[in-house]
Amino acid sequence: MSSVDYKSIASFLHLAEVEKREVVRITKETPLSIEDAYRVQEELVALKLEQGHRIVGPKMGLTSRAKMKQMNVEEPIYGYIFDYMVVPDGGSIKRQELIHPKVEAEIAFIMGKDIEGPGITGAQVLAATEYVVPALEIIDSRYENFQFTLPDVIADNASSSRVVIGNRPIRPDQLELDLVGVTLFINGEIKDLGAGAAVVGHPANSIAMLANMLARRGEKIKAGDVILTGGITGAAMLSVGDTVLAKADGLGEVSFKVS
Ligand code: 0L1
Ligand code: MG
Repeated sequence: MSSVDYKSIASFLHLAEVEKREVVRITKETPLSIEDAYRVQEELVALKLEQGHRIVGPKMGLTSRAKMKQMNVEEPIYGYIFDYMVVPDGGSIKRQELIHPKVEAEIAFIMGKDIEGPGITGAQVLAATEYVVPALEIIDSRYENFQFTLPDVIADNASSSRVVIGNRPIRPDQLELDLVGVTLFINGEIKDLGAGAAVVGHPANSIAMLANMLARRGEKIKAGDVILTGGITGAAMLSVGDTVLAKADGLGEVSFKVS
C-alpha cells in the first residue's frame, strides 16, 4: 500500500493555484505512480467541490503524438474543468490571476447522453454528442518553469486553468471533425495551426478513451458535460495585452484578451 499523503499534496497544489505561485514538482521529493497521481487529483477535485466550485466537465490532455512522445506515454491524461475557470467568448483573462499561462486551440464536445466504458468507440461518442464548438484552453502548470513528469501533471489536474468555449454550437454530424482545420492567432498573427486528426486521430476518439479511462475508476461521462478533447495546436505563451483568436473551419471562432 502506498504511503503517499494524497490530501496534503492536493492541498499544496490547490494553494499554489490560489496564491498564483509556482512550486517544486512533487516527484522531486515524493515518488508518485500514475495511480497515486490520480488519487491526488481526486483529492484536489474534492477540495474544489468542498469550496463550492462546480465541475463543467472533464478534459483530455497530451492527446497529440508530439506531446505523447515528449512525455513518453501511450495514453493521454485527463483532468477537470470547473465553473470558475470558464471565461465568456470575447471576454478577458487576468494575467495577474495566473502563473505562466499558455493557450491551445481545441474542439469541445457538449454531451447529450451519459457514456460509460469500457469498450466505448468514437462512433458511440458521436451518437451521444449534442454539439461541438471551438474552444481555447489556457493551461497554467503550477510547477516551476512549466516542467513536470507525467504523475506530477496528472496530480496538478492536467494544468487546467481557464477555458473559453465558442458560443455557436454545431451538431457533430454536420462536419468531419478529423478534417476540420483550426488556426490559432495571437495579435492577428498565425501562431500555429492543425486539423482535428491531431487529437488521437479524431476528437471523438479522445472522448472514447476518456470514457474507458474513467470506467477503470468506476466513473462515467455525463449528459451535459462540456469536454475539451485536447490541443489541436501547440500551446503558446500569453502576455498582457494579447488578443487570442481561434478559427475552426465550419465551427466558427472563439476569442479572448489578456488584461
Ligand atoms: O491540455 C493539455 O493538453 C495539457 C495537459 C498537461 C500538459 C501541459 O501542461 O502541457
Ligand atoms: Mg488542453
